[in-house]
Amino acid sequence: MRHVALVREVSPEIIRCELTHLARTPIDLDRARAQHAEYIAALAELGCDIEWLPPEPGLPDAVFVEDTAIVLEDFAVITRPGAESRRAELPSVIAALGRYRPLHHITAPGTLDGGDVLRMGRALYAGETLRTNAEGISQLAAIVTRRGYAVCAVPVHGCLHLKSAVTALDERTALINREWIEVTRFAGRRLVDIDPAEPFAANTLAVGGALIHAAEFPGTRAILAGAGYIVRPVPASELAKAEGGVTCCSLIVAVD
Ligand code: CIR
Repeated sequence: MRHVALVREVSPEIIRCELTHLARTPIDLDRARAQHAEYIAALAELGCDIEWLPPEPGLPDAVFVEDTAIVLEDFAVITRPGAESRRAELPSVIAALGRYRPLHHITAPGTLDGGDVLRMGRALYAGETLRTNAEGISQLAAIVTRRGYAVCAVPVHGCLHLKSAVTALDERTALINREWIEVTRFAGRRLVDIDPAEPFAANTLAVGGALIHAAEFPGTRAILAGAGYIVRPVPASELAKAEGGVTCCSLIVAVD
């Protein structure tokens, strides 16, 4: 089994990105690109084949490819992003992903961002956020339940996406910031708490036997290492100003 990581370069328009919970601060494009390159290098080091989506210089948030699709074992769901400005990102993702998976689509009036969907085994947790509405979650459930997945809606408050607040370390364990989500939905899971001084540290990408994690969160990195995980830190401060984390910048496709 190999893994393909679909990625896209940082748009020169990133300074005009969507922002919901953060105030706009200057983003250094060269630095954002250099950090993104380190992220891609980490994906490659951990065994992923890198596949570049076509550049979208006119779409500020197009680097955050995670929001456009949910890739599962036998099929993928193309989302309908909650931010209207992001919907033009879809066609190139549809073209690329369609070569690996049959595609299903979220349609109006549903909205769903990939950053709001967390897979743990056969469970899909779906964040109720400003980007993902009840109709989007119910369309997702209609698509996936007949294909062997269960959907669990999770109230989210205070952050952009569900995966800003919780991500999977493995099929049974989640890294979590309890301040931002309804934690009772994760009853029965093993939970690892972030360092409370690092509220944005719950976003990590498990791939190739390691965790890609933003280098700016040493306290949480120490917690993860103490729990026995291999952590691959990558600098991610520039795209964090655009409310993006490490899961946001790739779509990982398992290929036989
Ligand atoms: C947005 O607001 O849509 C972008 N500025 C950030 C998207 C980050 N994506 C993610 O967390 N999955």
